[in-house]
Amino acid sequence: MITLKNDDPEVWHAIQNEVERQQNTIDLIASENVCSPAVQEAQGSLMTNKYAEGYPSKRWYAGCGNVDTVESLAIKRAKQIFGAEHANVQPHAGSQANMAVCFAVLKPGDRILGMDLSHGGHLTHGFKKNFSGMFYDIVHYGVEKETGYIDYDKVRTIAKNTKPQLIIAGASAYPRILDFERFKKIADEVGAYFMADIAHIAGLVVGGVHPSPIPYADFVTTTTHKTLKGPRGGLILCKEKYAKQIDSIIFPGIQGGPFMHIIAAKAVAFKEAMTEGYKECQQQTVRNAKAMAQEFIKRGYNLVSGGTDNHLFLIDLHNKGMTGKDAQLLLESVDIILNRNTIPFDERGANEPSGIRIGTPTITSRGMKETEVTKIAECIDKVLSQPNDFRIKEEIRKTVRDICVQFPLYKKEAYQSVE
Ligand code: DSN
Repeated sequence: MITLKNDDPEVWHAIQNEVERQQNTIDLIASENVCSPAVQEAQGSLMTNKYAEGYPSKRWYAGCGNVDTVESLAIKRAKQIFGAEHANVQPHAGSQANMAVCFAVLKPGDRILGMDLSHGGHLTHGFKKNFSGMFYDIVHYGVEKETGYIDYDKVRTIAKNTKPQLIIAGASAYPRILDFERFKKIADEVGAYFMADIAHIAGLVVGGVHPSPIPYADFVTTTTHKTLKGPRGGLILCKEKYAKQIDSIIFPGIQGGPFMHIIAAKAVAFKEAMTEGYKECQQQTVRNAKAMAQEFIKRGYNLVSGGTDNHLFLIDLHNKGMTGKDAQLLLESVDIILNRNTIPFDERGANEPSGIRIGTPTITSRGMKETEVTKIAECIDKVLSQPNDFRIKEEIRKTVRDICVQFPLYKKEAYQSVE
């Protein structure tokens, strides 16, 4: 980044500091990951200069031959890795992907049945201050207080009583397998469309460690940067019969020019997702989450639903006498990065919730395995159990630093400071 360093040292410094921060901290944010240098090169390319409203071979501007090539590759590869009939790779983010599906099949005021945000759902599944909650009539399902699992019989009863036009399966903090076949049956019974938002688990689906919604869902939406390990962006997969509807709602419906540099990077990421190494990484992500969850249980922590089937789990901190915010700040002070999270039926608000969410995608991408995740759980336990012990904090900071040195974010010279 020599040009950037010369031309804009303030931004260059901030980026260098971020390289240092990512390298020297343990990232347990379940929605983050590490994308490859190749993905970053495509993302940082001059394809950002190109306007390409429309779709491959059907653009409004001249000079689109090269961007047509990358978008066609991205579409072909997305269909291949997910086994989907149609892919639209243009959504700028997961929210736009979800908005597109809603706008394609619903009228304002129609009813959506989605998972409650406070039980692990997502803002775009009906939060009142989100477009979904503003434009549509929202009903929610959640998890059971005793088990932390979704009760599909209850989802069915809610669906039969409320007759939604769209049912959404998907979550940002649900540690268990989602039964897409069951959701589809419920949707069919009440005549609703079925959308699966697999933003969190897309990489696990491609890696074969979570069942795929593709055979069941009318629409599958995802981000491309979480477990999928691509650039920050969105993606819609659907049956061929909805292809025109989806394409025309993305453009010209809700977006203008696509981000061709991001689409190039999506193509690269989808190619990487075809490798054995990628599949192994997804399998290890789940093994790591399970091993880490077990270590916390052994140390007396309460996990929502008692564990995990995927890449994340939620710790209920009630018996630790601290809030999720306290834990987040305390752990950040020893270079362990995670987020506070509400737990189902939380009596506290989202700002000072009772839980923390822990995810293993980033540490697994760095090469960490069961030995390291068990060590990290021990570190977290020590800090949370003795929050005021300065020596413990020093010891954990050192352990974190050692682990980070042993498992670099990137092995390539390209990411080292040029200073
Ligand atoms: N904000 C993301 C997460 O952290 O789960 C969801 O989009």
